[in-house]
Amino acid sequence: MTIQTELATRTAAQVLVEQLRIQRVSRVFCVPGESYLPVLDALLDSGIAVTVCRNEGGAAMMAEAWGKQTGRPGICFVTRGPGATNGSGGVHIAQQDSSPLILFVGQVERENRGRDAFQEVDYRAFFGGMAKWVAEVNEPGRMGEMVAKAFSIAMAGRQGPVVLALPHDVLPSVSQSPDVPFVEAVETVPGEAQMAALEELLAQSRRPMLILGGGRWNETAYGRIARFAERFGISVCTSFRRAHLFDPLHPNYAGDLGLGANPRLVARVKQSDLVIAVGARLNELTSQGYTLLDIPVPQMKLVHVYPGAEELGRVYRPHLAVHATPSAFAAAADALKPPSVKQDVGAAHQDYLDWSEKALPQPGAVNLSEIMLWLRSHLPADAILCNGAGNYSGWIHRFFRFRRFNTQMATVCGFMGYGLPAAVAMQALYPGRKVLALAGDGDFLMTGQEFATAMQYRLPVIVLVFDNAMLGTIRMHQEREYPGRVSATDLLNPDFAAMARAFGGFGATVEKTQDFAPAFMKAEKSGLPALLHIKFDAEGITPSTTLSAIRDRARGMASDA
Ligand SMILES: Cc1ncc(C[n+]2csc(CCOP(=O)(O)OP(=O)(O)O)c2C)c(N)n1
Repeated sequence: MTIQTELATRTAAQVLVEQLRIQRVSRVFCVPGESYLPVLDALLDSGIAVTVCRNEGGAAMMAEAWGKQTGRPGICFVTRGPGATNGSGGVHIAQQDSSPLILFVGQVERENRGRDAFQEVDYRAFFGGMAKWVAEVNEPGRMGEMVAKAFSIAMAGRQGPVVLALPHDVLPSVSQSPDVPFVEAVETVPGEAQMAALEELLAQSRRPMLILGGGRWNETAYGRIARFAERFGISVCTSFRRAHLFDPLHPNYAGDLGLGANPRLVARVKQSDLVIAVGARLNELTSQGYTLLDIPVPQMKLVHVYPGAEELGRVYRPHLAVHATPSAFAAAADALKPPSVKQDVGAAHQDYLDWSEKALPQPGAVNLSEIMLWLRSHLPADAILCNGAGNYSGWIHRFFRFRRFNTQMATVCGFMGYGLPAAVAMQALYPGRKVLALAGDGDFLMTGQEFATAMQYRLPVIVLVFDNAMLGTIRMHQEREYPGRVSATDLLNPDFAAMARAFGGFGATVEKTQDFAPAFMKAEKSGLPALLHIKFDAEGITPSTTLSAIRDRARGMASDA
C-alpha cells in the first residue's frame, strides 16, 4: 500500500491518534464512552499507553498534572455531557494553574446538533470562560490541523486548557487530513533594553525581592535563577504552591508565600523596594488577599516578567513589564552584571529557617509537623508530593522542604481531590521515583476511587489521609464567623486502611506520631499502592492555633461588639 492510499483510507479518529503520536504523546487518560469508540480503537495500535480511570474528574486531573509536570499538554478523553461535566474540574485547574491540557470530548452527530440530543452539551458555552480555546471538529478533513492547533494554543504564552469536541459521526469518517509536524511551545524573550533597565533598577535597589511562580520553567532555568539571585544578593520567595521553584536550603531563600505564610516574610515583601515577579501572577493567595502589593500601582517598583502579555498590567501596573517566559528570562538574567555591593540575604533566610525548622506542639497524640519533619529527612530529594485542598496542607507548606524542581504537585486553585489522581499520573510518568498523595479525609474521598487505578496499573503511590473527622478548613471559617454553630462540616468516615486493603493495596492506621515512621516503611516495603490512615485531633486546626482558640476569639469579639 502506498502512503497516498493509506492517507486516503484513514478515518478522522486515526488521524487524531496519529497526530497525538507526532506530538510525542506517550500516555492518555480517559473514561471511555460509546461516543468516541473509533479513537479508542485507533489507540490500540498506536503505541500510546491508555490509563482508564474511574471518574472523569480523576482522569482530567491526571492529565492536568501530566501537563503541569512536563510543560506539554496532558491528554484526556471523556464522553459527552456526563463525561465532559465530570471532567470540567480538570479544565478549571488547568486554567487557574496555567497548565497545558487538551480535553477531547464526545459530541452528538452533526445532524442532531441543537436538538438537545442525548447527552448534548454546548461546549463553547460550558467551557467558554475557562478554556483558552473550545472548538468542534466538524470537518473530518481538518482533524490534523485542529489537533495541532490545540497543542499550539494550550502551550502558548500562559499555558492552559483547550477543549476539542468530536462529533460522533466525524470520527469514523474517511479523512484526507494531512499530518502536521511536531509543535514547539513559542518562547518569548526579554528585550535588551528591558534587561538593561532591570540592571539599573537592581543597582539602585536596597531591598530587592524575587517572587517565583507559574509555569514555563525548566531544570536549566531553575539553576539559572538561583545563580542570578546569588550573584545579585536577592532574597527569593516562591508563590502559592510553587515552592519547588527554589531550593529552600539555598542561602537566598526567604520562604513560601501563600496560605499560612510567615508574617515576617509578608512584612519583608511589603517593605521591599523592588519586587521582581517571575512567572507569578501574584494571585489572590500569593498576594495575601491582594494586600501585599498596592493595586493598581504597587508601593514598590515592580518588575513583572510573564509569558502572557495580557497578564501584564491586568491587576498590577508594573514599573517594568517583561513579556517573556521564565526560562528565557532566567537565561537573560544570567548575563546581567551584578552591582559591586550585594544586599545581605542572611536575615530573610534565617527567618525562613526559624519558621520551618522545628516541630510545633499540637493537641492529641499525632503531631503533623513531626510527621513532615520525618518525611523531609526520610524521602529522597526527588520524591514528588501531591496534595489537594484542606488545612492539613498548611503543615506541608510550612514544614516540608521541596529540594528539587517540580516536586510539588498541588493546585493553585485549591481543588479538593487532586492529590491521588496527580500521584497516579506522576507515578506513571516516573516509575522509579517515590510519589506521595497527601489528603484530608474530606479531600481524599472526592477522588478516592482512583486508588483502583493505582492498583490496576501497579503504581505504588503512598497515600497519607489526614483524618480529623471533619471538613476542617470550612469548620475553621465557620468557628470564626459563626462560633459554635457547626453546620455540614462533621464527617463520619470509613476505615480508610481497610478500604485500601479491600482494593488490594496496603493499608495501615496511625494513631500516634511514633507509629508513623514504621507504618510508612511497611507501606514502602509492600511495593503496593498504599494508604496510611492518620487519625489526629481536630483541635489542632492549623500549625499555630486551635479550633477552641478561634471560637473563643470569635465569641469574645461578638461580646465586645
Ligand atoms: C472540590 C472542592 N470542593 C469544595 C472545596 C471547599 N473546601 C476547601 S477545603 C475544604 C475542606 C477540606 O477538608 P479535609 O479534606 O477534611 O481537610 P482539612 O481541612 O480537615 O484538613 C472544603 C470543603 C474545595 N476547595 N474544593
